[in-house]
Amino acid sequence: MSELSNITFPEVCDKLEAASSVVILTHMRPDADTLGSGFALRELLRSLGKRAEVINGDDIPKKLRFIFGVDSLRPELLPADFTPDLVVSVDVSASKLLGELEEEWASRANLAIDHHVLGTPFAKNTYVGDVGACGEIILDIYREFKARGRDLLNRAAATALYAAICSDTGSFKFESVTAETHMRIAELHSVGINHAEIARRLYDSRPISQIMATKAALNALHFYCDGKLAVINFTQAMMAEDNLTREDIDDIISLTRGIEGVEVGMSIKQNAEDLTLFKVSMRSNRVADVSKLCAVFGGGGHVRAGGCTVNAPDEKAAEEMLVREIEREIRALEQSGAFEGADEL
Ligand SMILES: [Mn+2]
Repeated sequence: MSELSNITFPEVCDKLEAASSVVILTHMRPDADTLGSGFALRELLRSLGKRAEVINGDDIPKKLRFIFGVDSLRPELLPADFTPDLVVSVDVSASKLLGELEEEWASRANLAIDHHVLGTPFAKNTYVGDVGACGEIILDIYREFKARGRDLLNRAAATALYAAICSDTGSFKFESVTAETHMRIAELHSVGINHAEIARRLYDSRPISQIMATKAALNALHFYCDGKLAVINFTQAMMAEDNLTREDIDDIISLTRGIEGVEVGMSIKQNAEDLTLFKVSMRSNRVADVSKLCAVFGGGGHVRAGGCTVNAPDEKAAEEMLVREIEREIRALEQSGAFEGADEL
């Protein structure tokens, strides 16, 4: 295996400038950040006269189809004569997150552009920016090319980047948002984006099946740790009852965190093929580091948002195992006085 190393931001831009034909890898179960970053980077490279294509192993979720205007970016759609001299991933923190792309493309990745501090490097060169969304790094690449004399930001790319940044910052609610985030957003506005319509596409037209999923999730919601931990345990039986798809339950974790008094929100989702496999998402509000909690189970993420996958005989056992760990952490935080003053402005 060859050496993997970190590179600097100017080196990232140099590599992009030197390439002539680029494949951009995006993560499985794509979100607005990976797709928006991928689209905007593709546009930048094409504006520089290069060939560039984005691929993804899964279908594109309906509400995100506006970013590319297509429902699939599967690798078999790549032009037959396309041979990249640079393979770059965006928003992919570990090779397994490439999903169906992993086998063929992970080992070919020359460059990973990411913002997940606790990732597992897989590309030859990795750049991890300390920002809330990968889309912010892509905008910084536009800025760098502007400084090099090429002003390339167009409305379509800015629209994609707005979707990326808006979504990965929780609509600018997360602690990762800085003055710089808003400066970048101001720059996106300068090419005339329709931010209200982007937000509507992202948030205000939920399919009925998603509402049914929310209903089922709220029925399953329960609390631990005197209300500091909220859990939704979503089984395949619940999925079957309302004919729900995985896409319908993608965002149920957000139901847990926005409850008064809750510090950690967790969703547990049973795998469709292997009923002893559970996909776990965690969110925290002010104090708990959920990336640390997820790391206990082989996962990772950010301080306020993390995930992992656990094995257990059934959903009850999975929940018990996870809750035990989180409870221990919450009690330790309580004892250390970490909650005192945490809600001050
Ligand atoms: Mn991201």
